[in-house]
Amino acid sequence: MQSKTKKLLAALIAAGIVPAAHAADIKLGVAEALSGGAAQYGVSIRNGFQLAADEINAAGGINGNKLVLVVEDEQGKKEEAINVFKKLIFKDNVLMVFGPTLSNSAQAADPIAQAAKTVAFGTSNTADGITSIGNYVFRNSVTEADVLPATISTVKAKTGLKNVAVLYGNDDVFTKSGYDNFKKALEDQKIPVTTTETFAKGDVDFKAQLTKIKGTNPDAIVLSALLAEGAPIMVQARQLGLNVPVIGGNGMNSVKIFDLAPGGASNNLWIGSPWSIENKAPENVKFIDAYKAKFNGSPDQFAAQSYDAMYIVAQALKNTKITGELPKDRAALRDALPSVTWTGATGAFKFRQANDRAGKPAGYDADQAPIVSVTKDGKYVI
Ligand code: PYR
Repeated sequence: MQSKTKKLLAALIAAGIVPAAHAADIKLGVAEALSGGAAQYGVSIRNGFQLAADEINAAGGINGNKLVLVVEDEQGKKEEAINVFKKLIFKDNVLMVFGPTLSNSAQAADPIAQAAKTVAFGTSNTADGITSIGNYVFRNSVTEADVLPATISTVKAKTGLKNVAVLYGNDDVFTKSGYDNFKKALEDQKIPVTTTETFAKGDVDFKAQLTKIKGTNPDAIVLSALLAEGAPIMVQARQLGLNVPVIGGNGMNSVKIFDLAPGGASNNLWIGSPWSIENKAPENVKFIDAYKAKFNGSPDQFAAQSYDAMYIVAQALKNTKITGELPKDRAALRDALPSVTWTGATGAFKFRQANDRAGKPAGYDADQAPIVSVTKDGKYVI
């Protein structure tokens, strides 16, 4: 179809003159944690996708075709992520899959998408190695490797810290990768570690590790945790009188920390992210206002990244000829994605090619710089 004709059709659909049913639907899978501890992230992520898809459809869809989201709860568990990926790819025949929420699940489920030559697009996976799975794996979440050195150097410059204690979850792909990257950044920046302590998923009492940490009198605690464990760690640290800065990774970067660690326990938490609610760029202001109007609450970084991801895919789809032949359309979308650039809620975005373990080109990471902020009285401030 000529592009003028396409535009006319899109306008006629948007105006309700041509029913959208006459155009083909574009089915996109959304596999996120909508229950369990990781739903702290997954629900925001689903909201971001829904908001962007509704906006895109209201503006005429993709060359007249409507985006239809097929949403599944992968519960933040890798076995469920595998099941949900299989359902979306082989039964629902979606064009691509967004998710899953955690790197721990992505490492298990993304190989299924790769083998089926279907794009898996993570918006919240920040561990090392996810995009080395293959050339169908994309993410717009900025990796721990890119964020943590900047977070550490900013806290060092602003607080003058001389040493840190380290606490991390040793049974999760993300928290383990966060630890590896924290360790490297601390070595590179010549910051001594007073002690290194660990915990496991599902732990609720962290007093033994925190008491040991307190005994080493650190200037800050470096914490690689998901919210389910990270929030009680902050509460118990403050109860023990450990009021030093806590330096977290992506897992601690959520406004939910203010509910889960109330009464000031969440103060002095430092994180890095390309997104900030304080950023007054017009794209971000538009996103924040639209999110508040639709969901009656403030967005977080997880919603911003899924919102932008949907627009990034929409840009690729606009340059893709959808034929109705699924393998061909899935491959065409993959080929169109790497060159997409987009300025959205998280600012200017482009992809950066990642390598596999043998050093050969594989999937695509986010090429974005983080902004470091600190929590103060229920807010992230820059
Ligand atoms: C991850 O699992 O990768 C997160 O950043 C939460």
